[in-house]
Amino acid sequence: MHKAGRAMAALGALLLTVTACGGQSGEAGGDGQIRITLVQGLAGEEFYETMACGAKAKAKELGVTLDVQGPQKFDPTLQTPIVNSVVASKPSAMLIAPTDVKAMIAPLTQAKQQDIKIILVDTVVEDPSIGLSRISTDNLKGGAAAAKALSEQIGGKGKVLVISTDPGVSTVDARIKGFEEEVKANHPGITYLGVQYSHNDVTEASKIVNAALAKDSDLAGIFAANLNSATGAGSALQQAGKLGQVKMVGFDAGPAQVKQLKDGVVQALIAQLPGDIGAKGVEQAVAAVRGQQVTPSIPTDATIVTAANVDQPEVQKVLYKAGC
Ligand code: T6T
Repeated sequence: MHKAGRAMAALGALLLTVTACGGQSGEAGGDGQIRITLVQGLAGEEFYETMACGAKAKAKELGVTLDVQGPQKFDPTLQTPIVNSVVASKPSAMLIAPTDVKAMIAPLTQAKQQDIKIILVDTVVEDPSIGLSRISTDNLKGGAAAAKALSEQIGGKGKVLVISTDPGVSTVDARIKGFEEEVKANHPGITYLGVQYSHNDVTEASKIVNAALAKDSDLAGIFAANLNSATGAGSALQQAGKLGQVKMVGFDAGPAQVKQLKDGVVQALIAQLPGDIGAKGVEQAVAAVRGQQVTPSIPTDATIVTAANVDQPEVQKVLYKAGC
C-alpha cells in the first residue's frame, strides 16, 4: 500500500476507534452530546412532573439531551427494571428519585460501576457512596414546620395522627421524624396517635382516616406526609363532614390539594420546589460529566401555603403542575 495510502488507512482505523469508544457511559457521546435520563419516583404525579419541567428547561438551556422515565407506582420492584434498561442505554448521567433506601442500592451500584454519573433528586439511598450530588427539600425541617402549623390550628392540644406512604422512603421518613421531635419537644398538649401508612394510595389514605374517626371521634388533627396521603385524607374528612373540625396540614401542593385548601378541607400545605430540584439536578449532572466541581448536598426550600396567601403571585409560582 502506497505510503500516503497506508497513512490514510491508519487514520481511518484510528477514527473508527474513537467513534466506537466515544459512546462510553459517564462521558459525553462521540457527538459531544451529553445524554441524561431522569428516573422519577412516580410517573405522571404532579411533584415529579413539575420536577421534569424544571429539568427539561435547564437541559435546553445547557444544550444537553434529557429523557424522562418513571414507574406507574412508587415501588422499587417497578423502578428497578427501568434503571436496568437505562443503564443498558449508557447515558452520560442519571438523575433518580430512589423509591426505597435499601432496595435501590443494588441497581444503582450497577449504574455506578458502568461509570454513569448518578445524581439523587428528592429521595436518597442508605449507601452514602451512591450519588455524586443529593438535592432535596430539608424534610426534617419541613416535618417540624408541619407540626408547628398543625399545633397552631388545634390550639396546641388534642389527638393527632400522621399518615405517610411507606417506611423506607427517605423523604417522608424524615418528615415524620421532624414532626415527632417537634411535637415531643414543644407541644405537650398534643396526644400523638402515631403514623399509619397509605402505600402512597389515595383510597388507602381515606380508609385510614375513616377508621381513625370511628376510633377517635375527638380526633383533632392530621399531618399527611405527601401528596397522595393528603389528597386521600382530605377527601375522607370531606365525606365525613369534618371540614374545619379536624384540622389538617399536608406536604406538597398538587392541584387536588390546592382545591382542598380553598374548600377549607386542609388548613396548610408545605409546598416543595420540585422544579428547582430538577434544574439543579441537571446542572450537577453536566458538571459531573464535564469533570467540574459537583456539590455533594443541596437542600432546597419549601413554602407554607394557606388560604390567605395561595393567590399571591409568588405562591402561585410554587404550586405543582401536571405538565410543562
Ligand atoms: O412528597 C413528594 C416527594 O417528595 C416524596 O419523596 C414522595 O412523594 C411525593 O412525590 C408526593 O407524592
